[in-house]
Amino acid sequence: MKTKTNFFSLALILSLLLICFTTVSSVHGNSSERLTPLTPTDTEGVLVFQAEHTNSPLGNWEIISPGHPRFFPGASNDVMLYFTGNAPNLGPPDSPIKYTFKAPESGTYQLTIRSSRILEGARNDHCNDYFVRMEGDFEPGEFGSHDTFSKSILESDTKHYFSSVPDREWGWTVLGERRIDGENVKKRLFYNLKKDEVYTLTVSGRSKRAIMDYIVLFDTSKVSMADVRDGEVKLMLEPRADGSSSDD
Ligand SMILES: [Ca+2]
Repeated sequence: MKTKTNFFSLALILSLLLICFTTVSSVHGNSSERLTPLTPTDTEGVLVFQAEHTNSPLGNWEIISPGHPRFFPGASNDVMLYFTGNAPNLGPPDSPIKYTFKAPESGTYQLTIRSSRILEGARNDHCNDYFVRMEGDFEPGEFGSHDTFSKSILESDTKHYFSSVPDREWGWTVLGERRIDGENVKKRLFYNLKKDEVYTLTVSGRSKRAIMDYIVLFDTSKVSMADVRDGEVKLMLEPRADGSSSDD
């Protein structure tokens, strides 16, 4: 009887150990599998994620690609994410989608999102923003004469908007905006990231009919906002089956 009890105790301990090991390895062992795939570029110091490459439920985001009634050309891979929640002018953070990445080098990185919109009669300053937040071991960065928000603001949903591009044309987000002490404060979004640390960027919908093509984090010591905006950074996309390619 005693032997039988010992056998069951041993089996119980072994089972508990197995559960612990499985849990630990799933948290620490497979982190690379959870990283968002990067779109390669011809330029060092640039991280690019296609907006649709998220493992999060899309919620009120819709994929627009050829065949969709609202499709228009110009997105890389011909794929864009279109926000269908809230109103054209504003709304609360909705349908958060996540991008997880490892910083390739330590440095000050700036966030920008290649964006468009479908106005459908909305005002020119509508349909042009998201909310963003960053998680991980980072500090607020600065570059040249520009500083950024505090860490607690960068870690919480902050409006990030693009200028008034014409309907179905393409532009880039530059500034974040938060209300601080009764004033609307606008700053670029800089993050001091550490080599090989894993970070998660969350983008949530804010204004209806805003559109994301791809998301860029660039090392400000190697690349400028003008390089990104003026097309100096080229994406290296797979040629499509019809022989064409989309590199803009
Ligand atoms: Ca795209």
